[in-house]
Amino acid sequence: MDFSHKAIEKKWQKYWKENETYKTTNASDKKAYVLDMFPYPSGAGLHVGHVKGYTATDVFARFRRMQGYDVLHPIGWDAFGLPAEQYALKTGNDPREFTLQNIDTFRRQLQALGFSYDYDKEVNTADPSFYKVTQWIFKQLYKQNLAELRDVEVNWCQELGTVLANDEIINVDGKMVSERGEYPVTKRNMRQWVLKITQYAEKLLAGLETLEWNQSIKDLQKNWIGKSEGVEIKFSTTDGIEIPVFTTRADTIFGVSYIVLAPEHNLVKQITTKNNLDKVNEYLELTSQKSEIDRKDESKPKTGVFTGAYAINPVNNQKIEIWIADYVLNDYGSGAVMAVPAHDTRDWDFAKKFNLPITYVIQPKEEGKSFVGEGVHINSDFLDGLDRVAAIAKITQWLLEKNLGDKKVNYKLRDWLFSRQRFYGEPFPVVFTQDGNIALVEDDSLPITLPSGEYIKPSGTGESPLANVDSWVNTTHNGAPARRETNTMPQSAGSSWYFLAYVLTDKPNQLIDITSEEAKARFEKWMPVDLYVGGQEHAVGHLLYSRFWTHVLYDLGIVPNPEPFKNLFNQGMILGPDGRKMSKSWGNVINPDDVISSHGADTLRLYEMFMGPLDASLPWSYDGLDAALKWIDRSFRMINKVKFSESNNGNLDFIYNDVVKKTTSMINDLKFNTAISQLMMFVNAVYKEESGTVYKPYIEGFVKMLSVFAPHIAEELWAILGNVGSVTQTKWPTFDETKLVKSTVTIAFQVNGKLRGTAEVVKGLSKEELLTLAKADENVAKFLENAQIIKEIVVPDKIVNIVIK
Ligand code: ANZ
Repeated sequence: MDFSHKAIEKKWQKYWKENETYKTTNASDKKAYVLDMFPYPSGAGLHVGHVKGYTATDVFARFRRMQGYDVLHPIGWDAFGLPAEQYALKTGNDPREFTLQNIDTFRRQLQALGFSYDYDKEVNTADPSFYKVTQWIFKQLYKQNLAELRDVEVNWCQELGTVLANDEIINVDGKMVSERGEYPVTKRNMRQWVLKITQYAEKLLAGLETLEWNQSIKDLQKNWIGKSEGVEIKFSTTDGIEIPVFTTRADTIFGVSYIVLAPEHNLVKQITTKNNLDKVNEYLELTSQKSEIDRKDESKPKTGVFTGAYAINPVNNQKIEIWIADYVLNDYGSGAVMAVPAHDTRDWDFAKKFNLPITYVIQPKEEGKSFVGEGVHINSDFLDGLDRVAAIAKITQWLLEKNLGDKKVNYKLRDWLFSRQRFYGEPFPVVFTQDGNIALVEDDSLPITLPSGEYIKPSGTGESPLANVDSWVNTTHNGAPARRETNTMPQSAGSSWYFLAYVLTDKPNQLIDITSEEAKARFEKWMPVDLYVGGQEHAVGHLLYSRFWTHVLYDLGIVPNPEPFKNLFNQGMILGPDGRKMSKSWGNVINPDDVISSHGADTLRLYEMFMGPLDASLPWSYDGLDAALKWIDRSFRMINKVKFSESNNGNLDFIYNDVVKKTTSMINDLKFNTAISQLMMFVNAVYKEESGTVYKPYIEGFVKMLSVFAPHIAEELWAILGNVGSVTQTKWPTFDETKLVKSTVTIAFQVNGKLRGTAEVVKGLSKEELLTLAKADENVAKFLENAQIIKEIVVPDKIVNIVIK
C-alpha cells in the first residue's frame, strides 16, 4: 500500500474540525436538508448497518454542497429508552450518565468515518432543553383536544411492572407471556394518555399523495391507516336492545345467519341468558388469555359461545342467534358483526363448526365453500339480479330511509397509546389538582425534569417508578396542592419532531424558541426534509407519528408544510458474512471500529456504497472490502504516476465528460454503486492512456467526484495536485456536451456496385450493424426483394456493397 490511511484520516478530520468545513451555510437560494434516522445510542456502539445509511446521506450532502446548495446535514441522539433504564436497574447506575457515555462513543465513531455532519446542530431527546419542547408540543396537542386520558385495555406484565405492546408478547401453551423473560401477561384496564391520531387519518392519507416516496412505503402507510367505508346497521334483540354492526357488505344482509359480539362487547353481560351464563363466563376467561395477534390469525380454529339471546334481521324479520367469538375485535367498527357464512370465510368456518345456517345470496361459482367473488344477487328479495355495487347502493338507501342504518367510515388506525410506566422518558407537563382535575403546567415552568437519584425501581403498583418519589410527585398548582402525572412519554415522542429541533439548534442542545419569528423563518428555509434515509422497520410507526405531529404543528402555524419528509429512502440491511441478520447470538457482527482500523474509513464507506443498490440487503464480504481498498490504492498510485499537463491532447475527452455526466445523474438518483463504477472506468482509461500525460483538470474533476465517497484520500490527492484548501468546498465538475458526440461518417450503400442510398452514422459501427442499416434502407430493400444475395462486402466507415443474382 502506498499510503497510510490512519495518518491521512486523522490529518483531515482535524483539518475539517479546525476549519469548520461542514458548518451549515446560509448563502444560497438552493437548499438541501439531508437527514438520517438518528440512532438510539445503545451500549453496543455503531453498527455497520448504520454506516450504510449514514454514508449514503453523507455522499448526497457532500454532492449537494459542491453543487452550491446550502446543506443542513445534522445528527443527534434518540436517547430515552428502555435498554438504558434496564441497564441502570441492573447495575445501579443512572441511565442519564450511561446514555451520555454511549453518545460519546457514537460521536467518536461517526467522526472516525469522516461524516460531514454539522456537530453544532447536535440534539439529544433526553436533554431537558429538548424535552422542554416535547412537553410544549404535548400541551398544544392537549389544548387541541388531541390528547386525553382514557381507560384502555392494556397488556399488563406484573413481573416487568409495565404495559407491553402487542409485538412484545408471545403465546406459550395458549397463554400470553412477555417475549422478554416469558412472564405472564394479563389484560387490564388502565387510565392512559392517548393521542387522537385517528382524527388526522384523512389528512395523513391525503398527504401521502404529495410525497415522492416509494409506492410500497406509501402503501404500507395507507394499509396501516386502513380506511374502510360501509354501513352501520341497527339490529335489535328480541327484547328490543339495539346492536349496531359495521359492514362493508350491506348487500349480503339477506344471508345473515347469526350475530357475533366481541367477548369484551359491553352488551355481553346484558343479553346473556341465565342458562348460558356459566358457559359464557368460561369462554370470556379463556379468550382473555389470547393476544390480539392470535385472535386475528385466520388459520387458528374458530371458538365461540352462544349467548342464549336472539336478534331480528330488519330486512326479513328472521330470528337469528347471537354468539360471542374472539375473531371479532371489540375496538374495530362497533365490536359486533352480522355474519354471512356463505360469503365470508371466517363466518363460514364458524358456521360449519357450530352448525349454523348458510344461505348463498350471491350466485356462487362453486358450492361447498364460502364464495367471496363477484356475482348476481339471489335469495335477496328486492336485491335479486343486482351486482355488488348496485345492491350496496340500493340496500344502503333502503336502510337510511327506514332509519335502520348510517353510512360509516372506519379506520384500522388506532389512537396512539402515549403513557409508559417508566422512569426514563419525558415527564408530562400535567398535574392533577386535589379535586381530580387535569391542569397543564405553565410554559415558564417547563421543562418538568426528572428527579435525580436512584428512583428507577418499579413501583410495584403498575405506576411508574416516579410515583414513589413523593418530593417530585407532590407539587402545587396556582398555590394549591397538586400531584404530578407520574407516567412518562414513549420513546417515539422525541423522534416525532427531532428533525425540527436541528433547525432550531445553533450549539448542541441550545434551541431557539419554536414559536419565535426566527424559528418561522428557519422552518421556511429548511423544511421539508429533502432526503430522509433510514430502515424500513420505521415505515409505519415513526413516520406516521412524525407526520401526525408535523400536520398538527402546521395547523397551529408553527411550520410551513404539513408533510415533513419530501423524499424518503429505505436502505437495505447489511447481513453477516453468513447471509444471516447480524446478531450477537450468531457471532456474525462486524464492528466498524475494527474495519476502520484494518482498512480505513474511506474503504469502509466505498465498500458499503459499492456492494450493491442502496435498497438491497446484502451479506458482508471481506473480499469486497479488500477490493475496495485495492481500488483506492490504485487511484492513489495513478495520481502519483501520471504526468499532468495544462494543455489538453483530447484523448480522454469522451470518457471524462461521459463519466462526469453519468456520475452526476447517478448520485442524484442515489445509484451510488453504478456511480462508483463510472469512476473506476475513468481510472482504467487513465492507466491505458498511451501518451502518459493527462489533462490536469480531468484528474482534478475525478478527485472531486471521488471526494463524496472517500473524502480523506481525496483531500490528500487534492493537496498532492498542488491545491490549497478542502476539495469538498470546490464546485462539482461539469461536462461538455460537445465532447460527447462522436464524429460521424457517410456510408454509401451499393447494390451490384451501383449507389442506391447513403446514411450518416457514428464512426466505428460494426460490419453487422452497417449491413443491417443498408438492408433497412428503403431503396436498397426494393432491389433486394425477390433477389438472391450472393455476396456482402462491407468496408467499415465507408461502403456496403451487396451483390445479388
Ligand atoms: C358482513 C359481511 C359479509 C362482511 C361479507 C364481509 C363479507 P374491513 O374491510 O376490514 O373494514 N367486521 C366488522 N367489524 C369487525 C370487527 N370488530 N372484528 C372483526 N370483523 C369485523 O372489513 C369489514 C368487514 O369485517 C365487515 O363486513 C364485517 O364483516 C367484518 F360477505 O359484514 B362484513
